[in-house]
Amino acid sequence: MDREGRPPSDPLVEEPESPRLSGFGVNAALVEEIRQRYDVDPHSVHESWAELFEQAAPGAPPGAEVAAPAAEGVAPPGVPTEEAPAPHPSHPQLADKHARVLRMIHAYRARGHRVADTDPLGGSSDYFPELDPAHYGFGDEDLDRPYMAGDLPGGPVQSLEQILDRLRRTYCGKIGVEFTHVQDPGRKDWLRRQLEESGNERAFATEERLRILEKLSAAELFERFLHTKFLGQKRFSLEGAEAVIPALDTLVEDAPAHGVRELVIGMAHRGRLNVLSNIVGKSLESLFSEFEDSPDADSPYGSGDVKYHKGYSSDRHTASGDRVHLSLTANPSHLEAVDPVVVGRTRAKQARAGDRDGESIVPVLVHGDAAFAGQGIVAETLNLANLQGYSTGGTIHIVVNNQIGFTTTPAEARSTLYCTDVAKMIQVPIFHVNGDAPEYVVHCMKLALEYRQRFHEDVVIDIVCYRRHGHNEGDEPSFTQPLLYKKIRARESVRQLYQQKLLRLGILEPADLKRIEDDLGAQLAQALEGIESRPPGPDEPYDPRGPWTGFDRNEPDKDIETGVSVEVLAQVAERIGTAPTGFAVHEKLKRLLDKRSKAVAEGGGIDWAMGEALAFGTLLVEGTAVRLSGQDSCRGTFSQRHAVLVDQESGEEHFPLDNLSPTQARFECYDSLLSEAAVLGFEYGYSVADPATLTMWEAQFGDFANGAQVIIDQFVIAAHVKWQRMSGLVMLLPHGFEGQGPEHSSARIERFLQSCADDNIQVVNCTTPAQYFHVLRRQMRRNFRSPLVVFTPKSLLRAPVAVSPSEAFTTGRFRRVIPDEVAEAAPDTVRRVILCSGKVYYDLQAERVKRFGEGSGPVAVVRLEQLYPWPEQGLRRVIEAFPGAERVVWAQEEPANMGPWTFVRERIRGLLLPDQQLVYAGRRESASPAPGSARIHRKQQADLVAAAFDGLA
Ligand SMILES: Cc1ncc(C[n+]2csc(CCOP(=O)(O)OP(=O)(O)O)c2C)c(N)n1
Ligand SMILES: [Mg+2]
Repeated sequence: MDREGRPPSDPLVEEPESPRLSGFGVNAALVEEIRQRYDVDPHSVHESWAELFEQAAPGAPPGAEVAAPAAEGVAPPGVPTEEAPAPHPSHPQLADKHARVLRMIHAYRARGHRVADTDPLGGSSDYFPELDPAHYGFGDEDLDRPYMAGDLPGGPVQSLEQILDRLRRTYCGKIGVEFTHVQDPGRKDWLRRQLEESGNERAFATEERLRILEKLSAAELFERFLHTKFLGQKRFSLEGAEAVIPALDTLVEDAPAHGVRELVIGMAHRGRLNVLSNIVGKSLESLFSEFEDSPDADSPYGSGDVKYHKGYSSDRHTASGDRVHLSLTANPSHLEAVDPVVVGRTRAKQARAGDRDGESIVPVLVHGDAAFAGQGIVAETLNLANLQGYSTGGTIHIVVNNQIGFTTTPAEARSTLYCTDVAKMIQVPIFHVNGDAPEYVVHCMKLALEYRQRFHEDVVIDIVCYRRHGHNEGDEPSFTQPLLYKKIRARESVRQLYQQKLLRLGILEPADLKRIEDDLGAQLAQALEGIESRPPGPDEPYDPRGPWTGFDRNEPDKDIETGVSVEVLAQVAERIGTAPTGFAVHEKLKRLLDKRSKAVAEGGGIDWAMGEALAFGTLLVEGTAVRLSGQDSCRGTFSQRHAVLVDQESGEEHFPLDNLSPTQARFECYDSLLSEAAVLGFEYGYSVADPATLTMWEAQFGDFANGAQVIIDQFVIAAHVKWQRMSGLVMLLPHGFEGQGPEHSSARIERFLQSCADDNIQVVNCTTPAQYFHVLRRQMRRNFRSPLVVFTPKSLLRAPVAVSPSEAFTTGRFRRVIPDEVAEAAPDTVRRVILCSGKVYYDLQAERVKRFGEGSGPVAVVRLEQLYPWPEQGLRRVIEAFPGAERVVWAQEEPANMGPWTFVRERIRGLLLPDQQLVYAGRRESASPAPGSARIHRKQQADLVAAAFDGLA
């Protein structure tokens, strides 16, 4: 008991030692209580309180209130105006005053960035109402009065001046931080302490400063050298944003101390060559020879890409002697499209390295301000950040915010205040930093890395800078931004400004500057001389490395046996159909599981989903990992897959394919976010980094795949010839005309086929579960990798005709062409060969049975299961098998301007026998893939089938 008779734990007694008022609400009752004690005996309370009450009205009797300062304009609530009678001095008014200080502290934390000096071009604002003490009723006379400072470092009670000084230094200097949108209290508090305890500054040692200068000099001189030696050539100069180089250098140098051993970088055009040279370590000789444009025109290694899109990887040795692996991902012009690819690639690397939390392999994305704000795939990629199937433990984002996008100003480019506002959706800290203050930029990078490693989340650094020249080197910026460019031309470079600072600090002598410049100049000149004196040599040989060692791109025609032994098939089937003991399987799924476990033993009736599960399962037990992601892929859009079972009592999940055997490889199946572009980009990136995992993306319906068109065109289709990057990605695209309307019918086969060349992709449309099984296994069992596009069925998933017997899985291989064996038994009777691909086969087959019974009649119906690489040999053989056929019909259910027709037409013509005619049977040309009416669909379908048999009895 203390002298007032209260137990010592009573906060009213303890509090005066530490009068901390947390959060934003002041405990008025507490103040009142202490005040009353002070009124009775000023020595009975802690001296900080006594001081406070004393200063509230110096010389006034205890209990008198501060006369509130007159604010300009309207007085804030609670502040007496001249006209209004002064309120009776009362304690709640004192509490209110302290509350206003706390509100102001919060305002600086949340809005200090609005007046931070982040814009080197002087565009930063220096006034924001909520940051003005007068807004809270404070005037100069309050500056040396003590106030409760809440959790602000520096003590519970500080003078208003002290409080403002720390807030302004922390939040309104060269860095504007946005972090109060982070709702997790631990993260937010960590950030707050880091920022406020240091005043968001860092003391740099002399060596660190010299290194920053060295990197700035390397960045600037690199651009200047290219400018004079390769005049007018596009390089997308980094000038104006040179601070990016010391920032990335810091990331690499500090990485090992944070447990990071690999950085996977993605970036666009701006400064890419600079980063390749000064960060990733691509040799100056290689870069310069690309400017000379001397590659071999007949190179067997593809048609290549412009120099500022190419990737590169290297090991860098840091000053501390550690090794960090760096890779810059090849990148198309399509801004931000590389983002999900980098993230997926990182995830695969982490999985291969067993880096479960993303501790040691970190993705880094460098963005442009206009692109970051404008491209939707940025939001999609951010949305991947915290999802179980896609998270990498956080991406470090750097925005090269040169405050322009080509000729478009920020006011024209976005509706948001900052170009980074989209990142707030995942509640991560955003640092806006003045690009002319390289030490602050480096400081932000250090904080960002620490945050990422501590909390495993994304973090954003927005380097506010400018673009010294036009968009590219042939561009005149003054056409559209004359005033801005007048200002920019008058500006000294980041390096010049920093040099001056170091000279002022006495760290450098003018002679040092000359030496740095001479050394760098000599290196650049020497590299150029080296390539000029050497004749252009052959391209570097194609040399797949790391996990790609031993893989080849040169055998698309090689077929291999992909059947599995009956024992393995039976074992896998049995496990696929088994749930753990006591697991409450949904009533309707029990039958399915039972069917699955008995399917092989009973010898037949293996449907599509089971065929797929057998492909996955057999690969898994053979040691090949399997990863599938897409919208609702675990159950399957058509309720067919059931890769996940959910306990009906507990909600627990069970993945039978991940429980086949203790030695099996990893099975992962994820329901994705509702995005096509980012998810396909992610899986593509995953496939590039891991040839040993069967990596699949599934579209909900193939119709939606065009939401990912950039990823398809720029990566899946073209990456190999542009960048020699192999990928074994599988795209599963439900396709088929079944009366479901224009957006649930077509995966746009024609678009894939139009893009086929150089054996870039494989395009298949299987008609049986066994074929699907074999093509998936073939994808992993050859040492050849190219993306595989599979048009997958919908109605066939449950069609009794579209099942395979178990022996079709234990022997054989994928058949590119399925000949008509019945017709080949009596070839002389055949007067017509109908060629088709996919589901329409079953309609044609039904029509033939209707017309001619069980035999073939005068018709052979041949299936092209693989459309690309074009199965010329197999097709030639089946056409030659029927010398009496007058017509070869191509039958398809897609409109004539879609589906395979335009692709196959000339190819089939080239195989026809003399006097044979090629005829089309299908829907007429149409702007929309399919009719909205199911009735019209049925009529069209019947007509096209009839057209295929036209003229036959
Ligand atoms: C998706 C896409 N649309 C348009 C372009 C054409 N383009 C190239 S750079 C550029 C401006 C980019 O501005 P920003 O992102 O701010 O980068 P900066 O060039 O300023 O560094 C545009 C519109 C492109 N490359 N990609
Ligand atoms: Mg820009």
